Amino acid sequence: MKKRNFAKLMAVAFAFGATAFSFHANADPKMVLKASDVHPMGYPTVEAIVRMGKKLEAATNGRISIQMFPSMQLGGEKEMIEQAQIGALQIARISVGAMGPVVDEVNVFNMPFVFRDEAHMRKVIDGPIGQELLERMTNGPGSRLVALGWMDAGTRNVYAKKAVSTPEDLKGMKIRMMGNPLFVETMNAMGGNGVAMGFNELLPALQTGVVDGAENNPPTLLAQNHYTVSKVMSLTGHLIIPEIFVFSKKSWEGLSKDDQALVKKLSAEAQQEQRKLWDDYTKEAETKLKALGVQFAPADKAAFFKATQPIRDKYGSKYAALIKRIQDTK
Ligand code: GTR
Repeated sequence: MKKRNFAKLMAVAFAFGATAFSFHANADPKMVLKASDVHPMGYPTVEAIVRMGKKLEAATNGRISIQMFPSMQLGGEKEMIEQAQIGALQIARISVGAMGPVVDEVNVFNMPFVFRDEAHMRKVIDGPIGQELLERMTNGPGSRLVALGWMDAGTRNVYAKKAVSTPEDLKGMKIRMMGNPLFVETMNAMGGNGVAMGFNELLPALQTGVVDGAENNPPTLLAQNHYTVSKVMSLTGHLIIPEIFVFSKKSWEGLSKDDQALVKKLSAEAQQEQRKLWDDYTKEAETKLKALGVQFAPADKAAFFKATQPIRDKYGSKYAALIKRIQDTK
């Protein structure tokens, strides 16, 4: 961890430590739950948690509220997970990509082309597999988090200054991937050079040419200003990775059973609400990106599927039964 991030983490940890103590010291203490997201205000994931906070406040007559720290104010997702694990942050909205190194089994969702399309992914997270994986993320050894719900993050495509329609086009290109070996290997298999990097370091890396491109969904390309450098999104569709929002287990244990039940109920509502926000924002983002001069280029998905088969073989073999259940979800 960078020194600056560590200092930030400690400052937050200290600040929350004091607040957490007052939960028990007062008869009717006010609880301010800190929430964090890498995206800015207005982005669907952020908005869904802000709305959840308003409902929480209304349901508890102002006793519990959520304070949102958007736009990577508390660092990248790795830092957010660490803060939540020690109770310095209560709610972290992160990608399942960032959870792979914490709870190995969720890497099933991080494999290239594991879902047929976004509708398939939604069916899976809404059904028993989604529920089981939330439980696994809550009870898995070393997790120290309570996984509250899923959110949508569309389909990830490669973006760069030029179109990459085939694995050959990616040759020699450094493409930023999320910090999880599975993603770096996926990009290498796709023909490029995968570079693991925190999301908080990506925009300057694109600007200075440390990387030639990245991969993500259209809303991110817009909201994070990556389009100012990368003007072509090639529809590789190699990953469909849902997001999650998790609660610090340490802080969770300080909530009454009734408050826990309320947070769980509102989380289920936030999951559905975010989906609507997501669909609207995605359409809007695509329109805006086109108006800003971004091109959406076709790509040979079949070639990328074939190129990434060794990744599914390598990582998928230990979860063969789960993958079969995902494939059988219609
Ligand atoms: C976005 C996601 C973020 C973050 C980012 C990344 O789609 O919303 O939570 O994980 O991708 O690539 O790091």
